[in-house]
Amino acid sequence: MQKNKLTGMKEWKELKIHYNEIKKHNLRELFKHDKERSKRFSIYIEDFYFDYSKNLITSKTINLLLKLANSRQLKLETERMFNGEKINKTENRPALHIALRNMDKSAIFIDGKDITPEVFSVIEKMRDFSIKIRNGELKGFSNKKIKYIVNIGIGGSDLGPKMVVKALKYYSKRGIKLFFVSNVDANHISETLKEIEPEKTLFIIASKTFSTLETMTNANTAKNWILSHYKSKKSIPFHFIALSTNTKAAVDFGIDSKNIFEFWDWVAGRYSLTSSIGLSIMISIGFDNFIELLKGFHSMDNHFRNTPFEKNIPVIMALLGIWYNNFFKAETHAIIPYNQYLNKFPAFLQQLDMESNGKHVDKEGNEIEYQTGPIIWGEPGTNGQHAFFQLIHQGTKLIPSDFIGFIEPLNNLGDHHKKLMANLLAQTEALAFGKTREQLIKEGTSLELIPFKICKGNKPTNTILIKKLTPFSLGRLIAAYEHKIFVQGVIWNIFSFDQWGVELGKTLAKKIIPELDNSYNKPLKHDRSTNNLINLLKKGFSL
Ligand code: G6Q
Repeated sequence: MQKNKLTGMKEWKELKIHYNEIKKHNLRELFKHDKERSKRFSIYIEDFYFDYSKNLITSKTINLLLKLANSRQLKLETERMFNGEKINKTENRPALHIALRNMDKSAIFIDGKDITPEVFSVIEKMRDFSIKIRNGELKGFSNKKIKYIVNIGIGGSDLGPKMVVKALKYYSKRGIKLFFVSNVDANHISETLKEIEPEKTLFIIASKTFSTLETMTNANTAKNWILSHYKSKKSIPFHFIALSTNTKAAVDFGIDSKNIFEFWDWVAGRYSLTSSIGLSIMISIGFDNFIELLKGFHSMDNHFRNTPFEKNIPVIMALLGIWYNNFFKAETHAIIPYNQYLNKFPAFLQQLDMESNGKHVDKEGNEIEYQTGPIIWGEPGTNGQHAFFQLIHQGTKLIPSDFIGFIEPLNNLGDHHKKLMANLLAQTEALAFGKTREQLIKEGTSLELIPFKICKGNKPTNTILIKKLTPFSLGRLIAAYEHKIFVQGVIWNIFSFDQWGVELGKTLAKKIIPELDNSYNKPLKHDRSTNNLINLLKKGFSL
């Protein structure tokens, strides 16, 4: 569909004018003059509270942003996604991750075929398999119980399951140890192999295509490790299973076709943790908890699909992101979970967001003249406070941030939780309201130190406060970010579900790999720098 050029739209121009008005305000005064602000700018859905009042906005800002969303036909575009239309046009596919957690089991059609029964039959298969591992029924080639699970995958076949397994460790079955190997750097798999025993290990080869260089290299190394232990090819099906859309390649590898857990090309890798790619999660937390995770996703899917935009968490998150990205020209967005279990959450979102919205042409293939996806980064609080927070408080860059916290602790130990949450609140308060010259004088700060100690405040934050970290609440949180990214893609008029830059990366190294062999003696045809570096790698510093 031909979209109006974003920057030429009336709604966009109004926002630009409004930005010049907002610049004159600060949060101290906005809060002072509006007692209802925190109520007005917050959304509450059972056990999930989204407070966006500490943003550089007024009601007018939100109204203008909502007008923009409407003019970009967000409702229609959302329905197109949920209805399985081929919105991932450059790959000619739907983007139907919502079908993976379609818990009311309604029919969803692709080319006239209802995909829901298939989705649930894979979940059932995962259930049977994970139960067998968890109760020790599944044995290796020498009849020993499986104790170590190694997920070999990268990108979308690694970051999602790894993040969730870590996030939900509290709910995990102890006694089964899970490892994630992704990097083609031998250090990764070597160190993992030192921790495990071949006869008690199951390798999960997680790869949608079953052809990714890193994953296949690691899978073959693992296979050789098993073979060198047993000296029999018959051992392979006992110690390897696959999560893949490429059944043939998995069978050729030596995996029993019964142990291939299917998923589909209509799931982009980074949105695949609720597919069979999440098998390691199910093994770790069990079937019932996995279903809770899916229910959490589903509840946010419903919220997103059915709630008016002004009360819609992903929509408001997305619009605020656009406000800073495109009008304040903020380049990055920080994600700060105040929960150590969520320490991989920022890295997961980094891929989800940056791979989806890191695009420079619109849906018609035209170069775009506005900024698209932000740089996502972050670390858990309170660690980040002792590291990069200085720049957020007093640096020259505007960094909108999401603070994520939980009301109830999982490990209720002494006053840890109170201190953790006090820090979250203190930081968002300080970022918003800063420390003024007057306050410093009152505190008796010496005059020469005052300029250095002033914190201007006016740094925007969202606070997401959730009752407790559970499989359900985690699912809901992840889905909120998935849909935030979708909304932004719609407004920027870009394709959020392809990743041609990643595909390019997958082929680049292939040309150089043979050139690094000592036997390669054809002339090198790269630039001089690359040629020289290749020679250094081959011959060391003796050149
Ligand atoms: C995700 C990307 C990418 C992909 C990996 C692994 O959306 O497409 O991160 O997940 O490159 O691909 P395979 O699963 O095919 O090995």
